[in-house]
Amino acid sequence: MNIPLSDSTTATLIGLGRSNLAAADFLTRRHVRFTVRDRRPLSALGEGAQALAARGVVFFGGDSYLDHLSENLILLSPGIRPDLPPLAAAVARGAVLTNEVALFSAFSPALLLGVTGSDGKTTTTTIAGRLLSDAWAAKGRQVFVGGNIGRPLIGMLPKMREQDFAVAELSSFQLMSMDRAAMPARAVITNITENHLNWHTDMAEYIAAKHRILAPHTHAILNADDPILRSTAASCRSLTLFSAQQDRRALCALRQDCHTMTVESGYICADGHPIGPVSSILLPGRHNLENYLAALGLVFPFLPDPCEAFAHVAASFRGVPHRLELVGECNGVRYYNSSIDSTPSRTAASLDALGGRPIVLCGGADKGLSPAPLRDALSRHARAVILFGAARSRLADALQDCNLIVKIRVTMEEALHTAVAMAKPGETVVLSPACTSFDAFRDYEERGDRFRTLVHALTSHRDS
Ligand code: UMA
Repeated sequence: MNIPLSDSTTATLIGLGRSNLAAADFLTRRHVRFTVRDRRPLSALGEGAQALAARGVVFFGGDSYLDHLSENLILLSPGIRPDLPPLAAAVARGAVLTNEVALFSAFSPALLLGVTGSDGKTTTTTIAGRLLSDAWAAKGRQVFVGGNIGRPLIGMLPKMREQDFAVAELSSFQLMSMDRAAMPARAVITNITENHLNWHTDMAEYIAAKHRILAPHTHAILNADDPILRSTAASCRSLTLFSAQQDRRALCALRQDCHTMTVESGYICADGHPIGPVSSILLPGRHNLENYLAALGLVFPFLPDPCEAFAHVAASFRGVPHRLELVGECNGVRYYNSSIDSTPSRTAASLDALGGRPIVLCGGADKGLSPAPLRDALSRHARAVILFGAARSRLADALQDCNLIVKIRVTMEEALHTAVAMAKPGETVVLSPACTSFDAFRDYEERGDRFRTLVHALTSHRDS
């Protein structure tokens, strides 16, 4: 898609969050006129919005914010569906509907590498960025990591040069508003499990949104252990398959001409050649091994010495905040913050990785997902679960007759205090909510930060 940016362009930014605030800076630098629309009133938006208003940018807020869409370029926030009737009507009139990531892709001189999937996106993106930085930082090629991870890449454009790399985490929401030309040169899909079914019309739309990342020019890196992605493999023009369970022969039987990233005799292997031992990876669990395989598949052609880069990253990377992050130890009890776990399948993967039988804090706002994987995971892996937040009663119903202690509290704070009272030395307490945070927090980061602060308070209370 040709994104029009000229003197005659009139743009509108729909939803003024992190993505579109960064897009506003970009448009300002390019002297493109734009308006801003948000369902919240200007007074409810932050400093960035006030600064735009003070500069004279026209703002449409409240219920009628999508009325009179006459602009010819629409930049949509990730959380807003592109098929809302006023947007569809504007497109029918000839407006270009896209988003900040596609705009970045159109104007970026750097090589774009993308990561999507239901679980493991942020860790995979971070590992890929670290592998590239390990190989290139000292040699002057910069690596920029952003996207859904929370840092809009368009804000980094002024520093980017042709020899640099941009590694983008891309959500299904973002992919829905991006055209094929904007898709990365290489892209990983980590896995596809039920997610965001309160936003997507159904699972088929969610799966299709994830697959949008695979444009005809994109080299695909797919998880061969995922049943949906196994069937995608046949239609990819150029492909790397990765697997934590199957060997190279099994993957080549799926697609003879694919590259492979597998585990053979305890070693990660690229096309059968050893890169390094799985045992050197600090992060726990098979899902983190999959994240390494995915990240290596993504950046492999750009690593002059893959063994060295892997050795450095595997031995130093302790994980991303809010993903099984060890936040404190008090009276012999370890406390982990895994606030990113906003779905039952994510909680299941974290409990699998953590091992033992921890006390688990679950709850928040319901996403409309089946609680069955949560019930299974908690039955297998937890000694007790403390439920909190808006979804507590629904979760309690789902956990009836499970062989574990279930307690119900209103807030996360109360749930933590109950866990502290129950935990014995040597045990683990983990916040792995299986729900979104939106009933009580701005996002999962605020929820995890709050949990970390509460745990630190426990620790300092004991120390004083
Ligand atoms: N808004 C409307 N109309 C609507 C919905 C929202 O006007 O129908 C307005 C809101 O009032 C708000 C604005 O849109 O003022 C945008 O807020 P936002 O939080 O949706 O968007 P950003 O701040 O730009 O954040 C987005 C991603 N948010 C979502 O996809 C919901 C961030 O991912 C991402 O990090 C950021 O862009 C930078 O690229 C967050 C996320 O939860 C972390 N992602 C989901 C996930 O990972 O599961 C997909």
